[in-house]
Amino acid sequence: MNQLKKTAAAVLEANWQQGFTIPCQGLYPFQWNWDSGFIALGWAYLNAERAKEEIRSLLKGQWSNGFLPHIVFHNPSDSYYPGPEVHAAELSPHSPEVPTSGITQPPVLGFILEYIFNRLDKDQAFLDFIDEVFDDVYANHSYFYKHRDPQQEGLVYICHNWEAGTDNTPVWDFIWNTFEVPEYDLPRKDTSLIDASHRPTNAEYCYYIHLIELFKQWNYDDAAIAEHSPFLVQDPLFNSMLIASNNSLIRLGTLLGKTEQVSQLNIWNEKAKARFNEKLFDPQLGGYVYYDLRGERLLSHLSSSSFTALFAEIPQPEMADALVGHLNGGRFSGAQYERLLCASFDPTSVLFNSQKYWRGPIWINLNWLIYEGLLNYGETELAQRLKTDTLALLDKYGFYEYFECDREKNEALSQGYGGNNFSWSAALCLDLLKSNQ
Ligand code: 9WN
Repeated sequence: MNQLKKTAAAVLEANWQQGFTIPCQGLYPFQWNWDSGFIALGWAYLNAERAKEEIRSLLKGQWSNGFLPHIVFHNPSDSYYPGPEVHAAELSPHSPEVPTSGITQPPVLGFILEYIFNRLDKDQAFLDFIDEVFDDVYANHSYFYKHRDPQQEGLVYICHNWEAGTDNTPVWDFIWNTFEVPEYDLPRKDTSLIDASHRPTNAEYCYYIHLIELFKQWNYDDAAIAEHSPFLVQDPLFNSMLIASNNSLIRLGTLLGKTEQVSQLNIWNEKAKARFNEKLFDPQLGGYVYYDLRGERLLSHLSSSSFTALFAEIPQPEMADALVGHLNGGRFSGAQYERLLCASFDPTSVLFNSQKYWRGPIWINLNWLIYEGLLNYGETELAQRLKTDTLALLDKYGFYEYFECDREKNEALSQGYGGNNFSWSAALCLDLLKSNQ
């Protein structure tokens, strides 16, 4: 076991909390939805039972309508804001016994189950586990297509920036411009734990909290949210994750003889892929962008989310070529490869900020998704470059939450950005390392 692997394992071990893994001590002291998916994949290399427990624990937070919240508050902690009392999910008649949030996150569970199954050489015991949880994961997909696609077009919306996972991407600035919010008293904890200049501003947090306050007024009722929420966006990352999970559930369901679900998943998926290409691809930019359902307009900006369609095998060849061009000597790498892959937002935009959270820095989960996506399209050389960049960052700085993409600036730095000993950075490092061993 090399040193990087050992350190990655130690990070997961330290963040394990009897049944689930926190993303980061202090900063994120609960169980997060998409984090847990990536973390479970990491556990598959160390202890497959923990991978199962991680997923079972997340599903304890599932609502009776299939909704899967972005945080499950299994344990009390006062190091995070907003906690369970702010989210007040009990206002919904569907919420479970354990306290949860009332917003969701990118649905990664479907493809994570398949990745773990493949990484475990198609282990029968893990297939039995997939059989155990398949219907719950399917119910989550069913929830999305039933409640998050008002025009029944195959694309689902998110109603909160935290649902995107890419919390403060500059794309949301264009939504915040469309409405006003009160100045909330914000007992934030994050800005006293890490450098505040690397986190979203208080002005942005007022929008985040205001949306939650609105959803509470509507008791988290999906129909009310679809009708009134000022934030209603079709996000390329979120929809790519759902489609990739559909792909996986179709293959796994076929193995398990789930004929009815498989045929429904195929119906959703064909429609979704066609609409995704038709609606979210901006030919001028040569990439996938965002659609603001409330404002009925495209938000034409490239971000690392734009490339995740490759992971879900959505792009047709010419679209894939355009995406690859941005990473291979184009605006994300720079002509001389002066940028490490992959910035979370278009580095040539005036809105880019190389240190601020989702406005520019590199995130390991997005790199992993893009790496796997490039492999799907036979782009092995570029995939290798991305992997080398990613492992070099982890090796030099450790398992930070996000990283500087500018090669020159990196020379002078001695650490990454955000939280340290961050679980998905460690978990996905283990997966990236597998082919090096
Ligand atoms: C809000 C846990 C989560 C990640 C998100 C990341 C950050 C939370 C926050 O941390 O968001 O969900 O408080 O900033 O943006 O992607 O899941 O690691």
